[in-house]
Amino acid sequence: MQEITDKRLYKRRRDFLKLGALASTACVQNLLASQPISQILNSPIKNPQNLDITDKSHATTYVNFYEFSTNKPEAVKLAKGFDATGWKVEVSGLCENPKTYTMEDFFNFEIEKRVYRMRCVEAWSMVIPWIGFGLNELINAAKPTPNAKFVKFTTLLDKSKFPDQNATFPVLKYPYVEGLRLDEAMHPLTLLAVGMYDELLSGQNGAPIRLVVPWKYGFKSIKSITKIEFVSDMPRTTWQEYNPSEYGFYANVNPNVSHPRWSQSSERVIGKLFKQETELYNGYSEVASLYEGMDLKKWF
Ligand SMILES: Nc1nc2c(c(=O)[nH]1)N[C@H]1C(S)=C(S)[C@@H](COP(=O)(O)O)O[C@H]1N2
Ligand SMILES: [Mo]
Repeated sequence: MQEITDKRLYKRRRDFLKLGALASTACVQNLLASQPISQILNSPIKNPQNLDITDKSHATTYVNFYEFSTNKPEAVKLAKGFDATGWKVEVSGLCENPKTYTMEDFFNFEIEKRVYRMRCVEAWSMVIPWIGFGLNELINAAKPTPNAKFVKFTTLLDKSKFPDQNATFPVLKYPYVEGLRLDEAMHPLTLLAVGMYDELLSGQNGAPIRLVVPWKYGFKSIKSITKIEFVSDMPRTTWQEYNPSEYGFYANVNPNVSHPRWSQSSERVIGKLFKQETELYNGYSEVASLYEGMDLKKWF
């Protein structure tokens, strides 16, 4: 980790020297912050598992974002022009280094493209190339204290931006809250995404920053995050609140544990004609050790 940081600092210093005395310091700093992210957006997608990537047109239109609407096309329409300028994310709670991050701060992390399968609890799936950085990088910077056992995530609460938050009878209890056990949050697969395909996140996909946990049902991948807190107790999540018998805290993809109203054994692949079998942990078997000895039917 330290080595990576040093290398990056070195590279940035070198870029800085190359730019020389041409520009004012402030201007150069802007360039340094913005240059890497645009390079990453345009970099080719690495797809070592050779997954069948979903068309961008599907991934940006077949969305779930209840703060806008439960209706997918409607949510896309209402998310148009979503303004995330000046966005801040408070990282706080049981940690040594609480800090309020700007998006520019996040762009200094090691950002890369990662292709992940994504499985919604509604029994459909996609394959999405995300652009983001490991949540573990942020957690290491925050230095959680020994009594921090869970990470709690909160979506922005702003009735002027999210129509359903302003409704007389909102569908969900807002702000949307999600949580992970600290070891799940530290797992190298867990991503904080700032973009997908070749663009920064659109409003409907969770601009400007969202979580992606590919071995869990999609609802764990909370969008438009404004707060990340280290806590000692398991946070109560929005979907548990909504219906605790249907939506658990863990929500690991599991073909053997049915949703009370439908089977989870197979999934509709968006953009494809045929269904496919659902895999335990959405095929990410490397996370199995996180749940050793746990009854996955009980801790659904
Ligand atoms: N704040 C917030 N985050 C959310 C949701 C939501 O309604 N509000 N929907 C979840 C669900 S159910 C899924 S499947 C994924 C969908 O992500 P996508 O629309 O970018 O594919 O976002 C999740 N994150
Ligand atoms: Mo979902």
